[in-house]
Amino acid sequence: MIYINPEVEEAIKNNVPVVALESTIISHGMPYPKNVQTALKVEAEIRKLGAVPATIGIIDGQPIVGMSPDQIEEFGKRQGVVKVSRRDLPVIYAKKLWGATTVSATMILAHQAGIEVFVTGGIGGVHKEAQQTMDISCDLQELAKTDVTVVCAGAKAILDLPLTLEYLETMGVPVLGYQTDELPAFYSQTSGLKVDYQVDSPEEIAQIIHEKRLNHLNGGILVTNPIPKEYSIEHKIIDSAIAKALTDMKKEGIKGKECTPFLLKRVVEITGGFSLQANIALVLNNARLGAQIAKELTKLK
Ligand code: PSU
Ligand code: MN
Repeated sequence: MIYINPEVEEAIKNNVPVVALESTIISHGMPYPKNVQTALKVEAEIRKLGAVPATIGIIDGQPIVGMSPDQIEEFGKRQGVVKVSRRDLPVIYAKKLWGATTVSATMILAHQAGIEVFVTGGIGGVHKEAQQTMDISCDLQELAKTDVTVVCAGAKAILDLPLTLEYLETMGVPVLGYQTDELPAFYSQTSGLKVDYQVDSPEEIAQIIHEKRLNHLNGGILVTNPIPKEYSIEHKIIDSAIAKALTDMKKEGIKGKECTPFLLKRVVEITGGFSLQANIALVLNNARLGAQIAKELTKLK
């Protein structure tokens, strides 16, 4: 039922490195046309390193693994593309709708296609005040059960980062810091929180993935890669933008799956687009690391 683009299918078959990419970041995470430009640049970076990109999304109920540039363009500007997580998949298939896949849905489709490495910007997590709202992203559950390694720049401070780490520990998800012992906080290199393990090379990460599979330890691995220093935003600046965005969210009564897209958009507006530049830089940085990990992994097969 999944459509796998022939180039991607061929690569998987021949042990050529493949990197999965999500489409929610395109449809709901960044404004047009920066979203499309970034998605295409990310694919180009991955190719430059000798890996094949596979952007994942759903068109008329058909899951696509490896979108064409035209399809990416369409995801970037089309209105009404549904944000799709695990629970939404069967409904979107049956209703034959367009769906932008989040981290959870992208992991599922990547795994079904046989792709092991997935690059994104930030994952969903435990939201602030989750004690009352119970808003915990299903990305965390997916990381617990689906065998895909997710490369991200940590989690945004729109989330409760200490609780997100606790949840990942409970779910048995290894959290690795790339060349750092601190959890990066998306826009900033640091968060003041420690990761479980520091890893210093793509090869070391590939070894960990390999051991996890070899020993049938199901589930994902979270690789956290700090934003490049020159784009890192000071905590004082970004925290106040986030606080304001959270206040606006409450005021406007935003709930459920709309929370994350609303906050992302609001932070970009409040920082006058400054945070968007950081977001683009960190995704490209993650793409480079993801491609290298995928490459190292092929050597272990
Ligand atoms: N965080 C970001 N950018 C994003 C997302 C999260 O910095 O685009 C998207 C991802 O697709 C992620 C989803 O899987 O939001 C999480 O949504 P929720 O919090 O509703 O689970
Ligand atoms: Mn949620």
